[in-house]
Amino acid sequence: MEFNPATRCFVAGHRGLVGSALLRHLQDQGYNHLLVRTSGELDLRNQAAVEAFFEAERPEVVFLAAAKVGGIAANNEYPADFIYDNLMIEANVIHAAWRHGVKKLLFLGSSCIYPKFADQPLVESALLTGALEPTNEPYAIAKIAGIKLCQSYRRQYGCNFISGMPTNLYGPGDNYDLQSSHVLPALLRKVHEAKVNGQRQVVVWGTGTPRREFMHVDDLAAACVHLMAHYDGAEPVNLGVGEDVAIKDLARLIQAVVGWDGELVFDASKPDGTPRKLLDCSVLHGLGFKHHYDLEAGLRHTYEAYLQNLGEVVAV
Ligand code: GFB
Repeated sequence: MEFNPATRCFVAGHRGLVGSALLRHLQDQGYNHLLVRTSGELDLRNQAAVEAFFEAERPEVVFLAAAKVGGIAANNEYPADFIYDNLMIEANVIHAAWRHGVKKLLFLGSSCIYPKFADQPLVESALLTGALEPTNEPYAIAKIAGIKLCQSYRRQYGCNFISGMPTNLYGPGDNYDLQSSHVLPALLRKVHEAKVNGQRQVVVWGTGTPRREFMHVDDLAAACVHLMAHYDGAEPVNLGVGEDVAIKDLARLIQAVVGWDGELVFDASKPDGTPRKLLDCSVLHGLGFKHHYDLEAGLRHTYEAYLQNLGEVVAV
């Protein structure tokens, strides 16, 4: 489905890492009828509020980027929040999208929906073929339910609701809180602060041996708009870059980008989580999409945005 710049397009979660990148990308592409609401204005966990919003605003296209997200520690500590919030958000938005005749909806999941020990790289058909990673199973179950919601509304009502499964993401607008964030922003902040404060050590959680794939959020946003324009299938589509890096090597790359040559100390009391979750992106590439940023270029871009943001805070 080609949608034109005048299409009424709801970007749910527009202030998050993914939603803010989607908003930037859609605005750059000239989309001028973008609908957004902060979580204070519209709590997507509240079914009546979501119904009222769809009734009043009648979006034609929905990017469902709103979610309760976090790194391995946050998922481990707040399982009820992660499963409840994500189930309520997706059920309310997908149901209202059907009731109000939304032409197309893109639901965003995560690469953690795949079994902990599935063959790598992960293909979409690996879904539900084995046990999940315990540290984020509640979140993964919620995201799998989101995929099943889209497939069920497609089967029963003919809705053109599609699903994208992003790999680990990073970029401008990320969460840098050291308890709730993901590894890349956490290490970027730790290494930056070590440099600024003259510290000689930075603690890296776990053994440093797990491998992770990282996609810059501006590439993810472009991939989402590409899917919305070119994909109408029922199966989820992996959204990644097709290569991964060991956490210890990510830390060393961040040291090089930031310019800090201290010692990395590995805290094995922290969980490693999934040993690896590299996505097979053949379907995405077959649709004609290719990412732009390699990891080093993406890290430099992200660190610049981080420093500018710090500068803004200092300026205030
Ligand atoms: O990014 P992360 O928190 O989440 O952790 P996951 C990735 C790896 O980095 C783990 C290690 O092995 C962590 O132990 N790590 C090292 C660190 N130092 C740090 C640090 O300072 N902070 C953090 N956070 N990690 C998430 C899922 O899993 O992936 C979410 O829990 C979501 O639900 C997300 O799916 C994409 O990649 O392990």
